[in-house]
Amino acid sequence: MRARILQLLRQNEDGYLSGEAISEKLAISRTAVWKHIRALKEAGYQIEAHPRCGYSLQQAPDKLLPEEIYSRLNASTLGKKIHYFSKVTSTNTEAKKLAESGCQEGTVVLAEEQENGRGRISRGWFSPPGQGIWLSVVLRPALSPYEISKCTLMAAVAVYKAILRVTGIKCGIKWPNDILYQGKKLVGILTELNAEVDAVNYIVIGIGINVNIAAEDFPSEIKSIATSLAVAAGESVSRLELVCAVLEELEKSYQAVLQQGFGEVLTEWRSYSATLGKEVSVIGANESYVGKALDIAEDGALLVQVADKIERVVAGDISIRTI
Ligand code: BT5
Repeated sequence: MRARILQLLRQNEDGYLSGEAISEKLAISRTAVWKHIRALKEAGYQIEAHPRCGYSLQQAPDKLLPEEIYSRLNASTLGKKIHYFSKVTSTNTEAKKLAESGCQEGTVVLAEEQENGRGRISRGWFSPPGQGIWLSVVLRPALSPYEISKCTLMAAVAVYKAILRVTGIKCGIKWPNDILYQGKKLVGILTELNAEVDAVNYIVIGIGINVNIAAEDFPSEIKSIATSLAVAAGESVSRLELVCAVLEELEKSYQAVLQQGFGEVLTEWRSYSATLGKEVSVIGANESYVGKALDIAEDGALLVQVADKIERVVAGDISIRTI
């Protein structure tokens, strides 16, 4: 209902809209209108109330509020239900709880800030308030658990395209789960799986995008390896537009995967890759080596030429450095 009230106020941006007109258009009582307006003000909207003319929307807050997303989003499943938090431990943790309690596919968790944002294998993810997109999506794909590592590649392709659409910036995807700009990390993706031996119960795809973080605001341990879209673009970027683009692109890629498999995603991934063709060092728990990243296999593994052998690198406890 709040999304519809905002829509009406936006259609009237210069003028005022009376409480009576809103109540008639939405078939709710004047008291209900008043309560929704009060809630919107509490959420940070500047709404002027004039005793005779009614309400006028002056400014929306720079927040990723579900109402704002619902009114802009052009997707049919992803983001139909958004759980929004000002602050949360980790959006992936919240999304897993929702998935366990049976939430519908496409449910999204979004937070302005994460206190304990997570990377892979217990690494941390810096998630300051109001400057990034810290988002998780619950999916329930009818795929084999063995296919799920490719969902990270799918998400990377979707985020690459969303960034290009909204900012015009061409990034590079680093195998398996990073998006880089000029060699620095802009985006990290964390896919978590809950499955039986041969069937997926749910997956949570967590996406962290550094949107408007100033270069000097990154903590010292990642300052030299991290960047943001605002730094790359030289101006701030609309998080709202970007979050909608990410959900729309992810939905398109996901639907294509369900209908036709991962072929198209892998083709796109190859063309946006910042890894293929490069000398890489592969650092694993038991062995490390240097080679040339040749391609990704149909199962998503990275194929690395080491002398006259081709090694298959599967995601997991391995890090890849471009040399
Ligand atoms: C990742 O792990 O890159 C996955 C990050 C996923 C974050 C999202 S945010 C929404 C959702 N909720 C969560 O709790 N997580 C997901 P990994 O490849 O392991 O990289 C982690 C490493 O990246 C850290 O050890 C740092 O070196 C670096 N790092 C941490 N925060 C960063 C940031 N904001 N920007 C760039 N690099 C960062």
